[in-house]
Amino acid sequence: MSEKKRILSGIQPSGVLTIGHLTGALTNWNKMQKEFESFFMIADLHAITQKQEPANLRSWTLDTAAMFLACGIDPETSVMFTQSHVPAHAQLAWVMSSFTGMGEAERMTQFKDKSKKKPDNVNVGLLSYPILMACDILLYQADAVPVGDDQKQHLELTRNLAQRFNHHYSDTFVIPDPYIPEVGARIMSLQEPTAKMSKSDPNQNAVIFLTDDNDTIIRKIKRSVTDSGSEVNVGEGKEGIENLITLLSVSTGKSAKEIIAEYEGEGYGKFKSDVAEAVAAYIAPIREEFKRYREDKDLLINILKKGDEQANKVAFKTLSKVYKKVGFLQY
Ligand code: AQP
Repeated sequence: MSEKKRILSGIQPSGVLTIGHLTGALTNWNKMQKEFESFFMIADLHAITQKQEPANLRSWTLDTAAMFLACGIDPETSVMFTQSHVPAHAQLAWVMSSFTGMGEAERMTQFKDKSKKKPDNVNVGLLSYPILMACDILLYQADAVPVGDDQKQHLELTRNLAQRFNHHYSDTFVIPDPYIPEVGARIMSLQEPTAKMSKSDPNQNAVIFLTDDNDTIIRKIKRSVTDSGSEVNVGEGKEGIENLITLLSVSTGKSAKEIIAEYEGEGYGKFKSDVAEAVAAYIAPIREEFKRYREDKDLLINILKKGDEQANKVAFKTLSKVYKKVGFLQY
C-alpha cells in the first residue's frame, strides 16, 4: 500500500472547461499528484442534476478527459476515472442518504442558490448532491480534499456523515481534511464580474473556454465589463479590473502588486490588450495538447477504462465494509 496520503477531486462534464478550472483545480491537481496518491474523477453523475443533452454529455466527458491530460494529469501516476463507471458511488449514496437529515440537506447553501437560479428544475438530485459528493470522498478513504470556498460546507457534511457512521457502527471511514491549495485563483465572469465564471453560462462572451482560439480570447477580454474609472487597481466596484489583474497574474506569474505598479497611470486600453495577449499565450499550448488528445478517442477510452478499474477496486472494498456493517446479508 502507498505511503502517500490520498486525495480525491472531480469536475463535472457539464460543458467545456474554462480558465477557471485550470487555475482553480487542474493546476493544483497537477502539482498535488506528485505528492499524493490521487484520484481525479469526471463527475458525470453530478452533471445530470442539471438538464443535459445526452450527446453533449458524452462528448463533454471525453473533452474533460482530454483536458485533464492536456493540463498535465498523468494517468500513470494518478487514477483518472468516470464516476458513472464506478457503481459504488450511487450505491453508497443510497446508504448515506438514510443517515442524512432532511434539514441538514436543505441547509446547504449551494442547494438554496441553485434552486433559486433554476426554479423550474429543483430536483431531488440537487438536494442529495452533497450526499453523493460525500460518498465520492469517503469511498476512497481520502485523507484530504482540495476544496474551494464554495465546497467547504459540503466537506463539513462529509465529515459529519463519516463521524456519524463510524460512531454508530465502528471505524469505517477516514475523516477527510480540507486541503486549501497555496494558490487557487477564482476567476469571475467577464460580463458579470461579481459572479464566478461558469462553463454552463449561456453568455459565451462571459467565459474563456480552454478550447477558445487566440482571436476569441482576445475579443472576449477586450469586451469584458470593467467600470467607468481608469485606474488599474482593486477595490469596491472594481471587480472587473480585479478579475483581469488575476488573469494577467496567472498567465504571467507576476503578482497583483507588481501588475498594479506596472500599470499606474496607463488607463484600461493598454491594460486590457496586454491581459488579452497574455491569456491567449497562456492557453494556446493547452488548447493544442487538448486537440491532440481529443482526436485519439481510443487512447482516452483506454485511459478511462484503466482508471475505472483501479477506482472500482478501492471503492468496492469500502462499499463491502459498509454493506456488512449495516446488516445486509452476506452470501
Ligand atoms: N471560475 C472558477 N474559478 C476557480 N475555480 C473554479 N472551478 C470551477 N470554476 C471555477 C473549480 O473547478 C472545480 C469544480 O468544477 P465543476 O465544473 O465540477 O463545478 P462548478 O464549480 O460548478 O463549475 P462550473 O463551471 O460553474 O459548472 P456548471 O456551470 O456546470 O455549474 C472546483 O475545484 C472549482 O473550485
